[in-house]
Amino acid sequence: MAYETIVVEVEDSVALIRLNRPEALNALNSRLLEELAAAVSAADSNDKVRCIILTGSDKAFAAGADIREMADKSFVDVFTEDLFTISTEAILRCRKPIVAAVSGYALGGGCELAMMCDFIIASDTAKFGQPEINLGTMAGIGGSQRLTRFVGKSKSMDMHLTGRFMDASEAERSGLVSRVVPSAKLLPEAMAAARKIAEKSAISVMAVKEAVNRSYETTLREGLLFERRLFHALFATEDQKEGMGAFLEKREPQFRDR
Ligand code: CO8
Repeated sequence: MAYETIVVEVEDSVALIRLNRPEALNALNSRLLEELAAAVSAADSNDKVRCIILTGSDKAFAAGADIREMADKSFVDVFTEDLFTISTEAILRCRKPIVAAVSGYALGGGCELAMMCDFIIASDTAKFGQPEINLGTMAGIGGSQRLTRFVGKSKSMDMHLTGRFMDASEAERSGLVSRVVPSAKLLPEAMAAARKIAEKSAISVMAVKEAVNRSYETTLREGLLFERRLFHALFATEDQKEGMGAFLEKREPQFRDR
């Protein structure tokens, strides 16, 4: 499929999806979100892809939902079209890991999109924020829920109520991002992480993703049971025998996703 607002490359089992609307700092319009949903679904069902990276430009991961496109919409418009729901659900449905590689602005819907990914690697120029309050609105695709779970109530309230930006080092201290690297190293670092994930058994990778995500949806007791059952279930795979066997034989495992 030919895309207009994103660029997709597949290399070494990794699909790199780059948001590409430089004229609007990668603001998320409906076209971009449809293309992103299609690209993520295609990568999820492509046997050659084992991990996905979502990135933007040096200046902006994404500066939010497209304000120009939204400005004249009415309540009835956004309610009936259920703005952004279908496109964002494709990302949440994806069973392969998605790493967000964030440089520059990740604001509003851009910050929310990064948080929908499985983890965030940030460049030292990254700026995160939920500035929708400045537009007389508020987060609409997960910011009030996900940011609060990641950085706690006080910082989340501060960000949403004042609209201030959080720089990369504060984001790392607060647990919003997993690592911060110099801007020039962002993609190499994300690629190295994705390639490492791609070497693992795809079954364990999917199980880990399900288990960690379940921790945000359920009680500790239910989450622990869910994890234990997945752990038990992995003993039915050839990859568990291969992984443990390889350790004991002091060699690298050859996983076959079985
Ligand atoms: N939408 C549309 N266009 C944008 C956006 C945006 N979010 N952000 C930047 N642009 C455009 C600018 O209009 C400008 O275009 P032009 O050159 O044609 O005027 C171009 O990108 C460059 O931007 P600036 O000149 O403003 O660049 P600066 O470096 O001076 O400033 C900023 C960069 C600080 C990022 C600034 O552009 C800014 O504040 N942008 C808006 C950030 C924002 O408010 N984001 C939140 C948007 S609302 C949202 O995301 C809601 C999500 C949930 C929706 C759920 C619905 C159900």
